[in-house]
This record gives sequence, C-alpha cells and structure tokens, in this order.
Amino acid sequence: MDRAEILMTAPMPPIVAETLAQSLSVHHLSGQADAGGFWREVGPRIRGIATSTLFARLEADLFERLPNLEIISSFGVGYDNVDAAAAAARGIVVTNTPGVLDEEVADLTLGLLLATVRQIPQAERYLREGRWLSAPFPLSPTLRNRRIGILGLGQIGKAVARRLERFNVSIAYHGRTEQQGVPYVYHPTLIGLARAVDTLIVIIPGGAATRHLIDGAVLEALGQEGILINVARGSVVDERALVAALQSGTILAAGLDVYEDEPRVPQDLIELPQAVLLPHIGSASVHTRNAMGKLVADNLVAWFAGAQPLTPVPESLHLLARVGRS
Ligand code: NAP
Ligand code: 8YV
Repeated sequence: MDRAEILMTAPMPPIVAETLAQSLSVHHLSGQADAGGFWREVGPRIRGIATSTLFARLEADLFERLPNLEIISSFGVGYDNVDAAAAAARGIVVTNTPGVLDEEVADLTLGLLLATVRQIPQAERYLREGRWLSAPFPLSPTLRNRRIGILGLGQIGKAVARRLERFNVSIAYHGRTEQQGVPYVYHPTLIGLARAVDTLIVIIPGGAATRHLIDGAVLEALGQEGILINVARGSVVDERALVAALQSGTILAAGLDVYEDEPRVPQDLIELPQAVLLPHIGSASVHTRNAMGKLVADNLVAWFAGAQPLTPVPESLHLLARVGRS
C-alpha cells in the first residue's frame, strides 16, 4: 500500500521525522529551492502536515495548495498558529501537544518569577562586571507576602499553582469559568483579579480572543509593587503599554518568555533593567521537546493507521465524531 505523504513545515527534533519515516513518506518545506513548483507538484499529494508555532501562521490559502490535506499536527500546546475552525470547516483535523510539557513550563515559570522578584540575572551581571568589589548588590523586592494571581488556571496554570503552594503565598485566578474543586480564590473579571493581587502570571492561549487582555488599565490595577510574568503568548500583553508602565513606575517589574513579534524584542524592553527577558524557552529542554515531537508524530501515525488522533484540539471534535474517529 502507498505510504501517506506528510509535509514538515518547520525544523523539529529528529524524533519527529524518524518516527514518521517508519510508516509514512516525509517531505521538508525548508530547503525547497523552487517553492512554487513544490506546491504544484507535491501539494496535491500531501495528506498530513507537521507544523510548529515557529512556522508562520498557517493561513487558509495554504489549504488551497493542499486540496487533499486531512490532518495538521502542531508542535506545541498553543495552536494560535493554525486556524483550527477554518480547518474543521474544510474537514481537516488539528492536533496539538497538551500535557507533556506542563511540568517543564511550570518549572520555568517559577524560575522566571524568582529571577524577576529577586533580580537574579541583574545580580549575576553585577558580579561579572566586577561591581561587587566596590559595593554589595542592592537589596531586592521579595516574594514574601506576595498575592499571586494566575490568568489561566489550565493544565500549566495548575502546575504553577501546585508549586506556588509551597512558597507560602496567596493564590487567586481568573478564567472565563469558575472551576470546582480548586483551593484558589476565583475572580470573575481580570481587572478584579489585578486589583486583588500584586503579581500576575499569564498562562492562557494566544489568538484574537485574548489579544491585549493585559492593557494599561490592568497594569495600573496591579499597582506600584506589581510584577507581571508572561509565559503565555506575546499577543496577550499590550507590549507598548507594558513598556510605558515599567518606565513610569506604574508597575515594579516584569518577567517575559514571549513577545508580540518573536524573535524581535523591542529595544525599549531590552533597555529596562527591571525586565527579565527569556527567548521563549518555556518547554525548551531536550527531554520535553522530544516528548512533544513524539506526540506530533504519534498523532499523524495514529490517523493514517485509521485510528483516532491522540490529542485533537476542541475545534476538531465535531468533525471527528462525524467521521466516526472520536
Ligand atoms: P489549557 O489547559 O487549555 O488552559 C488554558 C486556560 O486559559 C484555561 O484555564 C482557560 O480557562 C483559560 N482561558 C482560555 N481563554 C481565556 C480567555 N479568553 N480569558 C481568560 N482565560 C482564558 O492550556 P495550557 O496547556 O495550560 O496552555 C496555556 C497556554 O500557554 C498555551 O495555549 C500556550 O499559548 C502557552 N504556552 C507557552 C509556553 C512557552 O513556552 N512559553 C509553553 C506552553 C504553553 P477558561 O476556559 O475557564 O477560560
Ligand atoms: C513551544 C509553546 O516553544 O507549547 C507551546 O504552546 O509555546 C512552546 O512549548 C512552541 O510551541 C515551539 O514551537
């Protein structure tokens, strides 16, 4: 039987291509000298895509070039790089990689929080610059008595909250719905949460529905001792409002792993000493990226073996029920 043909649109850990190659035929978009010719010749044969948030958003016009596409397997739990509703309308299933990265991203979030509050990168730079020889590093803010708010108490948000329980801080959260059986205070509005806390950790999906939820008003509500930690998507925070709030002292500090126009980071942010800036490394360990890669491949392998995909996104569930694969 002919092997189904898969297109990989972005570089991924070797485990993805290795696993796919056992039962499927793999094409790589990178390195195609004649992209137009590639789409014309190979496009109609492609039945599955392995893609990533590192690749530009998959626009609907790509679907035109791939008339026989059945499934898009995306590397990452956030899938704002794919129009999953448009895909479902065309009968294309979308999968992502939830669960396998929760603990890694939560570890990084706690690291970023502590680094931001206790100014760990700044102190490290201070020592390397030889400045300790002249004077001790200035005293930092503290995590003690901080009131932590989590925007998005999902799988990763809960892993963050579980860790924070050991730090003897108060924990509250906001999402669109109150959750049963969680021991944290729910705030029905984001502005209400921001007023009630002084440290806001953002871990919700990106995309149009959450664009610029963190704006000047939310930052003002967080207050002068306020610390913003964003490990969600850059699009969730109005970056210009954040820079202004840091420059004016409206909030105290920020720790960011994600940006509006990655990998470009505004020079204004880079110049702010009270911002700790990481290059989108939440899940970026060898262990976890391999687990994500395995899941990307396993979703495709399952689909082309005639089984259910392992981790379809919610927008695909109706479609899967209709085709008897749920
Ligand atoms: P999840 O389990 O689906 O949780 C998402 C949470 O966000 C839910 O609690 C949901 O609660 C809340 N939410 C969704 N839309 C909202 C809205 N409009 N307003 C307020 N709350 C909203 O997802 P997850 O696995 O925890 O991942 C969350 C996100 O983290 C991903 O989508 C991705 O963008 C980001 N991420 C970043 C990195 C990194 O490297 N920095 C790594 C992994 C993930 P309700 O449904 O009740 O609103
Ligand atoms: C990855 C992420 O860095 O899972 C996500 O949503 O943002 C990260 O785990 C990203 O998906 C790499 O493409």
